Amino acid sequence: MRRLRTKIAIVGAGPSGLYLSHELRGHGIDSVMVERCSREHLERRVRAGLLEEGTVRLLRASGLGSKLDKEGLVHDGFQLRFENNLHRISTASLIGEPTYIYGQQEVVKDLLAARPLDDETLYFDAEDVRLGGITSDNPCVAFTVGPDRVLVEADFIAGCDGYHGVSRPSIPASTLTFHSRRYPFNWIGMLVSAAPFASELVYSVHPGGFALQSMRTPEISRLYLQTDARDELSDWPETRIWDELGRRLYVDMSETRARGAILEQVMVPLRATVTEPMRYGRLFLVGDAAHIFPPTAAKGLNVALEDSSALARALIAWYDRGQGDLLEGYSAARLRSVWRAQDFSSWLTWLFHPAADASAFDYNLRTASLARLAEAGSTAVAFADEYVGYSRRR
Ligand code: RFL
Ligand code: PHB
Repeated sequence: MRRLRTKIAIVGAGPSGLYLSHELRGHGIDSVMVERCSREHLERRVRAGLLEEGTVRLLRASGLGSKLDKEGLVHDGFQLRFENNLHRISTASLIGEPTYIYGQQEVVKDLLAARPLDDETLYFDAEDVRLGGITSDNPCVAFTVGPDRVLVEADFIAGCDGYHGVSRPSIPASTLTFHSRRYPFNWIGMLVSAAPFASELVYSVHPGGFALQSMRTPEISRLYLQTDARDELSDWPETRIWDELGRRLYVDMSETRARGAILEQVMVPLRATVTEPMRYGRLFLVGDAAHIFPPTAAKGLNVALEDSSALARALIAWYDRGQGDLLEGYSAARLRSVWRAQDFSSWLTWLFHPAADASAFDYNLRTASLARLAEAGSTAVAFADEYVGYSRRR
């Protein structure tokens, strides 16, 4: 067994783990990271794409803004389509803030590129990762890489290992409240090698279901389609997907040329989870390990990076000034933001997704709510504030 000693053991090298480690390194606090997947897999994994103003500010302040500012797309607003009318919602005019399109895997690549070349503190392809001593002063993480079993002893553990990780299940269930909601919808998500048909995001609420046109670059589109929660990808042959996207987005997708090649396709169940509290002993839960959002309002990555930033600040206060109040308050403070983002995500999910058995009454209520949003009055201002992310003001 190889033994290592560090200040913070970080489980999971997704955006939240990598960002935490980056911030700590910038303040001279050492950490060791352990990741189940390979570096290549992390750099290729297509997930989030919409960054809030607050997230972009965090990344810039951490020296990670240069590629983002060159390649990221700045969107002053988006299109909202319902009742076959297109409405533009300009967050820039409503609240003076844009949103940004920049793929999660680009954020991950930037964070990996910012690490030292001779980095020996990040272990990829780790197996059998286990946490120990969480309620003691000497917590540890053990794992296997190649032929070696490694034991990392630390002052604290950051559980940044996502929804399927080991950190949350390492906490006795009796000490946690695990809230979970499954929405009765899935999304099919597709990455397509074709220019987006509109330069801004198009959210379309069609009687047949919701569809979203997003993008990753000016040449790569990201398309989403609401399906029933019981559907599987095998229920959706390619022609059915294109027909339905065309119908719901009101664009002609009949030309194969207009469609582009599908680079990636996933079925995403819409669900929400929140784990309370986000701390147990010397283990702190961060990002998707603590909470999942339905993707509708694009909150997951943004809230995950806010968690990392808050934990980094708390650990810096602890090591630099011996102050423990931010660590003590981490869970309660983050849960306030998490529930606020859940509230907005839940509201938007119900607003955008007509149920298959919706009555005419439901349909008209939905249309009235959407119309209020499109009016650029106080409802639209409040909406834009939550969509762009209220955390940027702190
Ligand atoms: P991640 O990215 O899941 O990273 C966790 C890492 O931990 C590793 N791991 C382990 N490592 C060691 N030992 C173990 N036992 C481990 N188990 C797991 C994993 O391999 C992984 O590398 O969590 P993190 O860092 O908290 O980041 C969260 C975000 O990834 C997530 O919230 C977003 O992708 C959600 N999301 C979106 N968020 C946005 O803010 N804007 C968006 O536009 C947006 N769109 C989306 C999304 C998520 C989607 N899917 C696929 C659920 C669109 C989609 C389709
Ligand atoms: C995305 O590009 O993945 C995306 C954008 C906006 C959303 C959800 C997902 O609301």
